[in-house]
Amino acid sequence: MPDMRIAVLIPAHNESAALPRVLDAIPKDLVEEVVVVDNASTDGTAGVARAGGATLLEEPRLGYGAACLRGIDYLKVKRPDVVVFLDGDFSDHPEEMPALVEPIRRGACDLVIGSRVLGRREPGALLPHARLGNILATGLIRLLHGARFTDLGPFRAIRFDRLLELEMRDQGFGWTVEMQVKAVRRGLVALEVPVSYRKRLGVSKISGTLGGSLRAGYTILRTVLRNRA
Ligand SMILES: Nc1nc2c(ncn2[C@@H]2O[C@H](COP(=O)(O)OP(=O)(O)O)[C@@H](O)[C@H]2O)c(=O)[nH]1
Ligand SMILES: [Mg+2]
Repeated sequence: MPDMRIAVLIPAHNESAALPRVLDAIPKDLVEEVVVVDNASTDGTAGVARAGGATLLEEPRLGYGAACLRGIDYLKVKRPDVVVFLDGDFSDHPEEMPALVEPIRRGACDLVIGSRVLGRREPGALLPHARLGNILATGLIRLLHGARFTDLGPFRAIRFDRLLELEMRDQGFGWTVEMQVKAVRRGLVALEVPVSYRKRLGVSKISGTLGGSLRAGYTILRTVLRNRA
């Protein structure tokens, strides 16, 4: 796919501090449209998204997956070739996007996971319990589904037609792992490329809190088990 049309999808909940930096760092020549799905933010995230040139969608249902599903619905009209998912907290390095989409461009795969485990991590960016959770989850995926991943990271690229085939459902933080497990079950070819990771700007909603981590851990486990066979 030499001339692929790429859309970027950013779920955001109160990310007005980080979002301008994220939008700035996206390689403009690579991307046709940047879509920010604002989830009931109260800090002006919507205005920041618009000012940064992104298409702004509003999703009143809270949840990472709910926001992603809303964005996918919107993109069904636009029909991009590839969707890149990216967090709004400036933890990822959007300028690494060319390397992320390259395996899809050369026709080597349908899904590319940006692995923070294989990449360069700022100390303290990936918290120890998140790292442990990833080891357990990817170990379980290998055991139950026979696929080797090192990470469930948010920075990822997937062919849009394949993404629609996955019939994604999770409205919360099971979203990323649901994509990986379903991709394996349905015969998509998935690869990982190393991506860098730094400490977020602003306040963590998931791994930075005990409640968020426990809920995410439970959802991830349930998703890995539920999508067996
Ligand atoms: N749309 C949406 N995004 C969310 C929600 N909670 C967190 N996010 C976004 O999901 C991404 C990851 O959340 P974050 O707090 O960074 O989690 P952490 O990386 O585990 O600390 C960020 O871009 C958040 O803005 C939510 O309820 N809805
Ligand atoms: Mg984060």
